[in-house]
Amino acid sequence: MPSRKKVRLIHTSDTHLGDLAGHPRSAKALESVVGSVARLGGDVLLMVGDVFDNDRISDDVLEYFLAQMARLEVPAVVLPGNHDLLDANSLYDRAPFRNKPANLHIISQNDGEAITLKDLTLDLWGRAMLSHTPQFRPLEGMPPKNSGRWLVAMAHGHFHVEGDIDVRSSPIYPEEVAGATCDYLALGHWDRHFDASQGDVVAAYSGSPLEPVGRSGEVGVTVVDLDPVGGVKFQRVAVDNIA
Ligand SMILES: [Mn+2]
Repeated sequence: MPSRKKVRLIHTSDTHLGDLAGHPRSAKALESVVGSVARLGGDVLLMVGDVFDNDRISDDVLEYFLAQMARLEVPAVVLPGNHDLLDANSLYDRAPFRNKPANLHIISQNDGEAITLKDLTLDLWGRAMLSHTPQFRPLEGMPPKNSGRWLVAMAHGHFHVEGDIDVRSSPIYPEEVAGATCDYLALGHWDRHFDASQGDVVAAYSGSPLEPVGRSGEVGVTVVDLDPVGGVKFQRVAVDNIA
């Protein structure tokens, strides 16, 4: 059986590119994140939804994003979220994405899709969001792990902490996390970094690069180490802010 390699993920989400009023520093924050990947020794960049703020943004914003992805020397994987849905009007179907750089992968199956990065012994699975409703379950249909490869799941939705009985769209429940087949669950939708680990399953919201807007000027990412010997660990790390 082939053995799994040591892999370092750089996990981010919720950049909301194109929202000049609400997230005026999001573009510079993304540039800071992209610039940090090599310095942090990242093997892959994960962007877990709401990369873009809405589907009315101009092509310039898409071109800007694609130019940033082209700077990376490693693969980048995007999971569409509720602000950048994978629906009939999806911005991911617009012209600029037809010439996307080869290192950029977009999860584009609403029922779930796995992207295999063979060199990294890594499978990345997620469900591209079609509509943000209580019926959409981001973890539904997660496949079993493949032997000799890590399984990292990406999910954009609301984690119900113990006692949270509100009806929310795209819910993720603690017992689903505890029963998940993945080695790491990369979450998006919350601006703040949060440890959602349950039982033996390691799970975290990366938080947006700037965390909740206005809280601090610091840009950060969540660095995740998949280590066949040391196990799975993550930490939020501040990166150089170029803004
Ligand atoms: Mn969201």
